[in-house]
Amino acid sequence: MRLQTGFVLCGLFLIGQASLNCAEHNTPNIIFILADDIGYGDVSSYGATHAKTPNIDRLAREGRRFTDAHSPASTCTPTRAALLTGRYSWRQQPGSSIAPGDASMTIQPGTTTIPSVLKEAGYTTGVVGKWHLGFGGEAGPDWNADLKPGPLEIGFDDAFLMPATGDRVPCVYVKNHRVVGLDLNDPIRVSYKMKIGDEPTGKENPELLTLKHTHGHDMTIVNGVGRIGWMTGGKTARWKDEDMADTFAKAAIGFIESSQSQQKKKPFFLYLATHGIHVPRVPHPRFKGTSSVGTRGDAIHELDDTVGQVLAAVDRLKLTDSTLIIFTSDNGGVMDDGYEDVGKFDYHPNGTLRGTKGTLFEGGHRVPFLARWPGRITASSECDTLITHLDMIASFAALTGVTLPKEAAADSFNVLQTLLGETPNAPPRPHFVAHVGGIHGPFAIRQGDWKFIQPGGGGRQAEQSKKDLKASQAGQLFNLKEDVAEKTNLVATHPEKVAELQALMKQLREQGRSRL
Ligand code: NG6
Ligand code: CA
Repeated sequence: MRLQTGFVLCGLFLIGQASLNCAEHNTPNIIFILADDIGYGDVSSYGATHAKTPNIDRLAREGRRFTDAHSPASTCTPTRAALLTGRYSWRQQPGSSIAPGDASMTIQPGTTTIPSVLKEAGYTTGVVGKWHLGFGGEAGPDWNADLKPGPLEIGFDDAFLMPATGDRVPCVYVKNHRVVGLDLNDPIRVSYKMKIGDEPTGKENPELLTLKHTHGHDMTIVNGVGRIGWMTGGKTARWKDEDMADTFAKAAIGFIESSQSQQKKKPFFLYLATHGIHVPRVPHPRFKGTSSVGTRGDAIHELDDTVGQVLAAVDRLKLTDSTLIIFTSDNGGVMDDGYEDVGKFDYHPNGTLRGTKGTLFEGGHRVPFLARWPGRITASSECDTLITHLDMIASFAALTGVTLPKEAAADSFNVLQTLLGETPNAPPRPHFVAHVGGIHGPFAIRQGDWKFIQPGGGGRQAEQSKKDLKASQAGQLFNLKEDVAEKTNLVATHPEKVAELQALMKQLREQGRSRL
């Protein structure tokens, strides 16, 4: 409502001097939903046939569907660090690889982030769900004391989180600076180096492993499910896996409601990072058997339900027209998660895209991306322009009229026009570098329709035939316009393209930024 009124006013009375006044009205609420490990083959509006995602699809029907949108990496932590900062995670060690559950905070306080930018624009900022970016200074988090620095030190006003992944200890929620339900008489200790405490491990009690991980290493059993790392104490603080999705939905809706009950209503930014459908997949019993593809499908239905709960709350609070909602995933889908029923189904989590999470093929990082803002984004529209999560910070800054400091968000391009369905003069993002983890690569370098996967970056062996593996020793070159499924390696026939893309990679690294 506020938004529409604003535009009418601008249109009628303020032509000529409109920019300043209208800028004030370019402050929709923003809800950024980052699902975990969801690929093209998991979402009906991207071609999934087994699982049904009516709520996510509603965003496609009422908004814009992007078909060349990418997560910055094909794993979780580097994507999240890059999303929030607009800087490639391979530019520095912290946050460049999957973080353990006891990692120290990967984004330094003082860094320009999406929430810090939006705070400057007058927003209330909240984060709910899977954090996976660490807490605390160099010594790491003390779970029994204030978890600082954390999200509140980089621009969020409010946080309700799980520290890392469901399969990593500690299995507790964190509200702002504190573990929820903490009992100092039963302090929490966490170790990733050696066994502590007497909780059983998968090795000692394999029958307890409800999730038969293909993990090469030992798993502790916490609440009956296998986890990486060991924890002791915190008995009253431990989460219940099957309630996690509802707990996060409730926290997300609670944040939206409280932002509306404030006397002086400010726009809000909510970063909702679902745990679904990362492992361990323990959907609430009401989803059991609702899909025809086992636990994975049931978990997708639960994720879709979370989106539905949030959309219903937005409708109920009459915020639909004044809220930009984005739904996307932190990396592509993966099947090697150890479930007994995996393999029973002919299931392709990334649809026709090659590869999975953890690989540099498109299935690792070309992810579903839907944007809805009624009245501003044309319903049921489509877009095949290259965009990435890195671009959110520059785009939100442009939307809300904030000028980014020159050194900030080094790899973020303003894709606002593309997001809104306007036609920019030139493609907003000329190139993109994807990685799996670490600072040394290998990388996949994309420019226009061309993509080069550096030698050794072909992904897991299972994804490739012997012939491919041999070919990938010289790297792999694809023309995505003609071959989005990455079937034909053109390295041998286009050496000049390979040299060009390798030179671009070198340049992007050496100049320390890609947005000039
Ligand atoms: C891997 C885990 C996997 C998952 C992943 C993190 C093994 C073999 N696999 O190390 O289960 O937890 O980390 O996924 O340990 S991510 O989406 O958060 O990056
Ligand atoms: Ca992930």
